[in-house]
Amino acid sequence: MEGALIARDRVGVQDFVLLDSHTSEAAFLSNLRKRYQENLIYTYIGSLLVSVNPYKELDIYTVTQMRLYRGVNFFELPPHLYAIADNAYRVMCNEYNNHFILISGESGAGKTEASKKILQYYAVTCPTTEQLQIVRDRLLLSNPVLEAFGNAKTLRNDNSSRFGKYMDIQFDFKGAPVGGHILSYLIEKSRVVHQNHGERNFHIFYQLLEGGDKDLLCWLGLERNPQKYAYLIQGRCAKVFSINDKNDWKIVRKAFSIIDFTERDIEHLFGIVASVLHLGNIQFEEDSNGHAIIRDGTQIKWISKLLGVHLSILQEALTNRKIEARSEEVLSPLNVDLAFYARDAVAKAIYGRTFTWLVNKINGSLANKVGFWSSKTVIGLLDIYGFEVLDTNSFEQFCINYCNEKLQQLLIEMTLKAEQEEYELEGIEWEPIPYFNNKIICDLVEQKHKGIISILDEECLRPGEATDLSFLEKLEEKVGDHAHFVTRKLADQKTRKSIDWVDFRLLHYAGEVTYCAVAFNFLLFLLFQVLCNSKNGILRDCFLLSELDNRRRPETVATQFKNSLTSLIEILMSKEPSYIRCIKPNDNKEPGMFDDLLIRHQVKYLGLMEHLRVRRAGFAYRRKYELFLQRYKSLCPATWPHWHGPAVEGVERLIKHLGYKPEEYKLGRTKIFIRFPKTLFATEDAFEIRKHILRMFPTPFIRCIL
Ligand code: AD9
Ligand code: MG
Repeated sequence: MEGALIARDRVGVQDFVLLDSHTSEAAFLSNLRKRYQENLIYTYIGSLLVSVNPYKELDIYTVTQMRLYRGVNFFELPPHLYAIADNAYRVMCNEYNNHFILISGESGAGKTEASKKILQYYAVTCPTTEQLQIVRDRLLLSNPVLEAFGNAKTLRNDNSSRFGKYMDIQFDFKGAPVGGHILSYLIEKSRVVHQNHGERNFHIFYQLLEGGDKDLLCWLGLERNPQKYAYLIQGRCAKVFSINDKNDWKIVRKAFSIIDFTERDIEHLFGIVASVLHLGNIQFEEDSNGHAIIRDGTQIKWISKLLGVHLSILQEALTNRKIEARSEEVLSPLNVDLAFYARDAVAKAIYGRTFTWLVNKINGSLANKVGFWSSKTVIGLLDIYGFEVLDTNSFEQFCINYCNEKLQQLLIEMTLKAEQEEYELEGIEWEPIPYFNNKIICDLVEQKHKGIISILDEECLRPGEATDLSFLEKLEEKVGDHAHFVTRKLADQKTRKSIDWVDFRLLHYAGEVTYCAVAFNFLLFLLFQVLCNSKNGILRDCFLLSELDNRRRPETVATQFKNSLTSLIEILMSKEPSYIRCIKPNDNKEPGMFDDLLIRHQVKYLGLMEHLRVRRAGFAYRRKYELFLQRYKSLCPATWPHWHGPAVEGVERLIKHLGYKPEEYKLGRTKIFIRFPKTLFATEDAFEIRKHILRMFPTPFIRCIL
């Protein structure tokens, strides 16, 4: 039925390539709007899927729907995530190659939902055995655990991913999922200690308080009321209408047992979660010497118990730092500001490293236990935090947006490259389409010695001398002339009384962002030592004394992130891509509301128009000669019922008979390329009409004259 359903589409077109001759933005938006209003949230641009968040439950994700898409050719059914998932799966099975599905779009556009639905699709439709059932369950249940610890309510999304995630699903020879592996990227640790108005801390804190049983809370020294915890109330929205923390807690607890967490792991894990809450409630006051002292010993006692650290040592570490004086190490008391800073730094560090521990633990449980040899191929799902512009953009937004730049670049290169390569391979002439290459912005951020990250590294690694202002001056000096970089006049900075924040602006592919507070948190040496000696098994795994022995220049967080992105891009480049571009229809999370301005902006920066132009300037459809002939041979007496020569000659006879004009097609080495969709549809219609008549007059006589 290839093409038939597309031709019958009554609400706009299912593939933007089929839009009437002009490829204007207005026509594009009009098609998207028309379909969205009919709950048709998916539309193709060739093989790329555009998805608009419906903000309501649609009945298109049932098991029946999944089965419908199973094993069916890409364009035979209306556009769907399942078609993308199934296509990647089938090609992987047939050609034994690795794939990835890149899901991109801004915060709240629907990336995480899409990635979960694809995982469910594989869980339901792939062959499985009793032995593999557990792998399937673990793959599915890794999500609620990671979301509990890594997602939070933001102004843009009630379930916003605050970490990047790349998940490989491993398949065996028979196409059954046999294991998985997750790579996580930079969790937004600052959220642990600070949330903007209208935002929450990570879900797990609220889930624990709301859902944890009385005995557990009592053991952790916690009260059920989130209002009691300083780290949970800064956003002033501990309760969120769309979130059922109690229920989510149950799911997470169940997931722990399936993923193979021991009771001891769980005890240690919640010991850490509770300690973070206790840390947040520690208050400092000044003694007569201006040194910080802890106001009330209650919280610190709980922390000492839960983390298995010595009370007086912890107390000392929170209020002092170690300095070297005349080659001797001495304790120097902290003032109140620094003590608060140290407290927050511990909370962030233990939460961040616990998250990494959690991912490793899940990976251990997802590891293919069926046998190394049985795992053949993988499909990777990439769900990274979306591009975001907040009122105050910190170092973390800088990393998130840099990551989105990298993925945009990958997409541009891979789509254009793939298209170009195919034409080249098939010997077809092709004029490249101009497009905005955001490599210039990626370079600005990451170039060795000259890029922002290098400058940041230089400044961070000379502590004492470097200030936010000196960093800004360096930026001015080295990248001040760059077309995508703007700073506030240094003079403005100098007039400020206290220069804690540095402002600079980057012109990203998706919009302008002003960054402040490019601050780094170095955990104080003493506190690090305390954590290394903790009796809590997780902390002991996460904080290694050997790190303190490291005399090498430590890698900064920015460089670590840059390196992890470079390896991610390498992983992706080695695989066959599929793309899903998610669009956020409005800023109110409202169903049915299509905000033209907001959507036009996304269409623009996602490069969808360029993508469409490339698809149209090239050839809308291409088919292997054999497949084309097989499908349409009945439309030409010379090829019906059998064609005995080479397929390419059969196709030539067929299209001559159908009256194809020379400008409508090109013959490549192995495929026919059809420029205009209407050409294919005319052929498809003829095919359908013939089939219909045959059904109405099934006699041999009629067959004969047809
Ligand atoms: V972020 O970059 O992690 O902040 P995402 O991941 O792009 O963002 P997410 O998938 O979390 O967004 O979607 C946001 C919300 O939109 C979800 O919580 C759902 O309430 C809603 N959503 C998204 N996709 C669908 C869908 N296909 N059907 C129904 C959806 N609701
Ligand atoms: Mg997400």
